[in-house]
Amino acid sequence: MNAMESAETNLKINIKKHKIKDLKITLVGHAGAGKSTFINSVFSTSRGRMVDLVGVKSENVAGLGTLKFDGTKAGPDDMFQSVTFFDTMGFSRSGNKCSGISEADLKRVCNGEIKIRHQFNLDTTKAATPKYRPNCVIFVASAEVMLNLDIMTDSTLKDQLKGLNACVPRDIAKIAVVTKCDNICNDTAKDASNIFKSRIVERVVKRAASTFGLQENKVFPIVNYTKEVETNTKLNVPIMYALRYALDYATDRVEDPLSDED
Ligand SMILES: Nc1nc2c(ncn2[C@@H]2O[C@H](COP(=O)(O)OP(=O)(O)O)[C@@H](O)[C@H]2O)c(=O)[nH]1
Ligand SMILES: [Mg+2]
Repeated sequence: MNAMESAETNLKINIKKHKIKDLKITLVGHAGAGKSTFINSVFSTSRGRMVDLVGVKSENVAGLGTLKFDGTKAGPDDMFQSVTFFDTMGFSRSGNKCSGISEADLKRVCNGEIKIRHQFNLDTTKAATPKYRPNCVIFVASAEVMLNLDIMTDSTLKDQLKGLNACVPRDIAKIAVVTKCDNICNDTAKDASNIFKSRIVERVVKRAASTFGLQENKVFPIVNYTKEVETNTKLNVPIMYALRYALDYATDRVEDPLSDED
């Protein structure tokens, strides 16, 4: 067994430990970050075959992506059994008008004050119970956006990304996933195991950590399943690292809800 294969085996063991508690994981980030694709990637990795559970926006077709708040729950085929992933609308803008998720809805999502099938930016009623309050929020950004953050003429996106941390209550775990690392590093595009050796990926991880206000070990670079027809160890391992730590940190917060209190 090579190093990637043994990492995959160990990750699987750790992920499979999360069977008992119901965990909720909510994804937030800019439009086109790969949030919906990441949910499909996680379930593909888990089931060992391509799955298409969440609608993904085509890069070339105009559209807003996710319009309603909804969750995808793990089933008997999954290596994690009681986890639900919640997808959200991304933030975006056209001209100087913000067209993606509003700040109010973003806060609602992170606080769990949201009803299932809530229509983003249209429904204004809060949920009566915190049934969909996440145990972990994943900040999702694409590697290209992270790489170009400092040369962007428009600072709104940067401000929105920097603002995410403050949207999440202190007792909820946070990690970040940087997608599309194949688009910034040719070696990673050719062989996804190079993701852990790439200098440019390392730079992007550092930038994501400072943008999101997270420790570097809470930022996970990945390549989503978009071109493959079968799952493979090299794409699985980075995805499983992100998943494993999301589940671990989410569980820690469930077990010790006061850990972050002063
Ligand atoms: N090359 C590449 N494309 C990706 C990756 N992740 C997502 N995409 C593409 O990016 C586009 C937007 O993805 P989507 O999941 O709809 O983004 P969302 O708006 O955050 O939900 C889709 O065309 C995906 O196929 C990745 O890791 N690598
Ligand atoms: Mg989406």
